[in-house]
Amino acid sequence: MKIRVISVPYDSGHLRARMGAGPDRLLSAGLADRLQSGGHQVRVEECAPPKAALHAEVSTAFALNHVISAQVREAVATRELPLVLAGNCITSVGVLAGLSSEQMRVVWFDAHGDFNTPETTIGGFLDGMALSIATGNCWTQLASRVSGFRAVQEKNVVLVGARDLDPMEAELLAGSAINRVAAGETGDSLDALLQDSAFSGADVYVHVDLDVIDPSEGRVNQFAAEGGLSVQDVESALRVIGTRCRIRAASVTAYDPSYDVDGRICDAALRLIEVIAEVAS
Ligand SMILES: [Mn+2]
Repeated sequence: MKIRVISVPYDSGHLRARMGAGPDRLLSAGLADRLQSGGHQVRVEECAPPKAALHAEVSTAFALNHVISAQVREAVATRELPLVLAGNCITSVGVLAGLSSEQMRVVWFDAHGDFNTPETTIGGFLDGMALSIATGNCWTQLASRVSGFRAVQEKNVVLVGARDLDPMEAELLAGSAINRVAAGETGDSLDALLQDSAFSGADVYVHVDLDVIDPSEGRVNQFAAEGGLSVQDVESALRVIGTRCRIRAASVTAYDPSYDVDGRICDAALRLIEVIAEVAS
């Protein structure tokens, strides 16, 4: 298949630092060649915030989403699968804007809920609000200005492997319509959920925050948390998604190479991206 790898080497106001160094690491490890050997046609594009926007973390993140949205829209128009490598999860807002569908389903792998709002966050990390923004629960004015953005309905989201939640974030999540699949239940629960008419055959955006992986299989970033999925679990879950749904775009995020001292996460990420390309075909 034709794949547009959209690299977004950005993390919280900084380019190519911390998790913003992840996309370059994956590309220099031979990601494009690996996909090409799998029979795919690959084109690589990079998104950076407009220079004029590099002054405030919140506005910069949304300006960057605007750029990502345009790249994703172009990829869809030329029948390429948008495959985003990003430092931050908030880039999902730009991907969803590029897909621009109120009916989009989302399967979101993450150690965290990313469901904080400015009122519930303890860490003050904008990225911890990514899924909340995507579902229209906060930063609504800024999100609505990202060209093409339509909030995803909570009931159309499956959150997989989340285990490290702020207390008020946990309450919000429990009161939401978001479907949850715990680490260790991905085999049967995810398949059963995706067989439901709400998901079966539907268009889906797959978001893989690599810190969903258990630290025993490699350390993804400073936010890594115990009790995660094995790489094999993630691979199997991706295959289930590919069987039940139509993958319209995917992101692989939050990889900070400086924590991956033995390179296991780099290998895992490359493998998972290969699987995404295979099952999306
Ligand atoms: Mn995340």
